[in-house]
Amino acid sequence: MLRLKLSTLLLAFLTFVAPLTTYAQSRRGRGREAANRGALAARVRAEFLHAWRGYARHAWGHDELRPLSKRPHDWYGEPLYMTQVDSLDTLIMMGLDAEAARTREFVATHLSFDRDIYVQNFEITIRHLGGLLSCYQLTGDRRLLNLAEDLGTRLLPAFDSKTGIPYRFVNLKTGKLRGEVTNPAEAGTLLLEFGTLSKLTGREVFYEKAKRALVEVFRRRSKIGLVGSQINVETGEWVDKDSHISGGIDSYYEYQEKCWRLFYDEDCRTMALESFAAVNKYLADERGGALWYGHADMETGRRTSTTYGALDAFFPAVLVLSGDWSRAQRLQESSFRMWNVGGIEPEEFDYAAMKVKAPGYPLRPEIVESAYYLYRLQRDSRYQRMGEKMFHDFVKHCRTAEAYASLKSVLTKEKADEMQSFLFAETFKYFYLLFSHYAKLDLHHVVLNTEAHPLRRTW
Ligand code: DMJ
Repeated sequence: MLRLKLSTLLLAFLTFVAPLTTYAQSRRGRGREAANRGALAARVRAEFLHAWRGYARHAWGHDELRPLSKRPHDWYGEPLYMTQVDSLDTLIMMGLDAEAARTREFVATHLSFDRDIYVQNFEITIRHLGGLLSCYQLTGDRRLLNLAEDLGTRLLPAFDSKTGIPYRFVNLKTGKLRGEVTNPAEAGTLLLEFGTLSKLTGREVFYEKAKRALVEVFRRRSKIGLVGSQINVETGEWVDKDSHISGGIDSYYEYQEKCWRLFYDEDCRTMALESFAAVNKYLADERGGALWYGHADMETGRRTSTTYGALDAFFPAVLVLSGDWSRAQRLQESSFRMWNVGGIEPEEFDYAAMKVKAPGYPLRPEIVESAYYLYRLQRDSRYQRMGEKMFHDFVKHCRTAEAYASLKSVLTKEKADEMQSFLFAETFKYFYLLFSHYAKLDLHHVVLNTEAHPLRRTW
């Protein structure tokens, strides 16, 4: 009788009480995780503000702050307010209202593109054009759209080559051109911004020119579907046939996927599908159960090096956006292994030898960006924990008394006197997206450009 009662009690406990206890514990666990995430988001915001105040104190009205010497730096000898334009949407998203209002007013009343300087079409497009369009959409401030249209118009001569592939540099005042050898990333990372400008101004020329640039590079892919590192815009001939997903090619792939998502442009979808198939066939490299992407000859697919790096770490984000969850997860694990070798990621890494090749760390965002997309699209808190570890390392090694500094070496942790504007536009933003309520950003309507400026489909 007693035994029966005990077993009945045990059964009742297992059926009713234990699940409730587990439920209560997992609720408490989830509650703790949410509180931890909230604290992390607040910490990211505070660190952003620390770096921002350093910039504002020592370099306000200039392109960048040199964080160790505390001196301003302008890319083209005169300022185009790169850090201010690149940071504005992050200021807005973080709710730093006073700083955002001051910055917006400064940009709207001081920025002029009527300058006799040669600017790099790609950099000015992803930072300035992307930043202005994004902030126009966030604020409705028409002055920002006017600036974007003026800039877009001044950049248009860059596309006047025999092939339609843009020159690298254009003079903002005279429209004169320089740099006839370019690369797929610089030629193919313009359509999100120029396309959005078309949609918002009704001037189709922007979309047409930037799309043609992307298509003309794609048309010149090899028989096995790969592109090289350098191409001549006049002849359309490849100057360097090394193929990879790293700097110089990276965002060419990113924009094929994202332009499909923002504009529903079927040609971009087709290019993305074909490109990713070739990249996965010839550049992907299985080593000891891990997935990496290396370099190969664009004509033959022959492996030329086993180099991966901080810039390559954008690819899991694009893979997961394209629906390739498995490769995305595996490649992110490899990026994280690379990060942990030196306690922060190097610019270049030989994954065959598991050794650092180029030890610098210029405050890049790509690995955090991929962690964000994986978390956002898979809802797996592993990526938040990964982000938490990376954030602690990042603060520990890169924070200075008044800002943040790049590293000359992730092995020695010696700092470098450089703080590029993408620290504010991207690195802090992706950390914030990963931990804050923005983790729920509607990626069906919003596409982040390669500088992390959100562009919203309003058309
Ligand atoms: C940024 O300017 C952009 O993300 C670009 O596509 C690649 N490099 C930097 C950040 O590392």
